[in-house]
Amino acid sequence: MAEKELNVVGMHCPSCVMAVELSMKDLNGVDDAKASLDTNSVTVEYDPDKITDADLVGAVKEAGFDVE
Ligand code: 9UX
Repeated sequence: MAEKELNVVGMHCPSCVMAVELSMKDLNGVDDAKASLDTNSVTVEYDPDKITDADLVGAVKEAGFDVE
């Protein structure tokens, strides 16, 4: 299992945090996701054999946020 922190642009309230976390958790290969308004980031635990970094970034963008 690998862990990665993505910087997320556009989270402004707890619902945003939930939306980002759920967008990650819905993915096959993601074990856990924790987003934070304090750090504007989401930390993802995932299986690199099942999912790529690009997939993670794509899911955040699909949820309506940007990743830098
Ligand atoms: Mo909160 Mo986020 O009212 O896009 S859901 S700002």
